[in-house]
Amino acid sequence: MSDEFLLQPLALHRIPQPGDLPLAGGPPRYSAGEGLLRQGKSQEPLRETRLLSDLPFGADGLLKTLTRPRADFAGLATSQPRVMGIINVTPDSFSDGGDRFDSGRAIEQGLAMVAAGACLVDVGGESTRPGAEAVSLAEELHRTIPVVQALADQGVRVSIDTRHAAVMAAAAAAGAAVINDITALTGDPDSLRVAVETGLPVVLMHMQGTPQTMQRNPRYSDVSLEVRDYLADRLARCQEAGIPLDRLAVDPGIGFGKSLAHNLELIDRLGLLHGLGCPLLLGASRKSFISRLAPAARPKDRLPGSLAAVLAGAARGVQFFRVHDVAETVQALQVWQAMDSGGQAC
Ligand code: 9MG
Repeated sequence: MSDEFLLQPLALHRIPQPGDLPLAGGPPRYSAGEGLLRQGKSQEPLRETRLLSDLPFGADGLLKTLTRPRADFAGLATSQPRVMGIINVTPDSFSDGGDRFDSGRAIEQGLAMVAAGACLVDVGGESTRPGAEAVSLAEELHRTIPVVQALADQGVRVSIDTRHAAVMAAAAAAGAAVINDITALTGDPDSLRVAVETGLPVVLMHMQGTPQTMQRNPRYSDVSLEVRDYLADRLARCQEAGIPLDRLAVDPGIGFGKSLAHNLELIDRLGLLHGLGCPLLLGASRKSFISRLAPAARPKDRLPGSLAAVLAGAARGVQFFRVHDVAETVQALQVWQAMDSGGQAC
């Protein structure tokens, strides 16, 4: 394998400084980077931190990729952070009072999320929580498709959260605008073909293991590099199959086969993923790592920690945030944008 040079953008800030560059088109700017020179993926990379002006000759291509504005994703401009609302169409989220779910309430919640500022609503029918049992395909279709159809009919941009090709196809036919797959189109042998055929943009997420097993002692030798390599490989496979880069986004998969230390390192080093050249999506909302840092046993009590994770992601140039609490996240991002730009965003 030939040498490979990666760059972890550092010294992130909002107010322009001499020699800095916008990260993925901004708002954050970066003025230094940790260069990682790799002579094979199994070897420890050589690491060196430098100002951008001191980067070795040959880093220009990588700087261009890190810096250039991203294409719109699903018709949405990526120049400012945006919010995707979560709708889990499962009996525990939308009980009808028994052990079934109530799709009318899920549709109302989707509309309320859009009114609160979500640009996308992510509809899923299978819980992906650690240890969650899989549901049958028929049940997943029965839960999700009427909700996708009703929201899409009312002009909502819907993303379908599924790892099953049949659900992707049915959701696309019902008007879904994005496929969100926690298996990065590897969970079903037909997913890649169906994704190509639908022509929909796709969010490719990293996961180690499956939701049933993923939190049993996850291990990495270097989590941020391994997640980056996996996503780079999935992007390459998708492009080979016919999905252009401007229809792809990547997601490090917080909590999917990761320890607390892995999650924190991935959030801190999110900038590395901008070297892949497409928008980033971050999903940290109400996840259990928050309760390992501060007492918040019930997911509902994790809003402050979720907002902290969103702001950390925004400072690192993340374009999309998958969240339960849309209004609160939109407000936090609006205040962050105004304060961090020294009033220029107003
Ligand atoms: C379905 N789902 C649950 N958590 C997620 C996350 O962090 N990212 C994405 N893309 N999907 C998720």
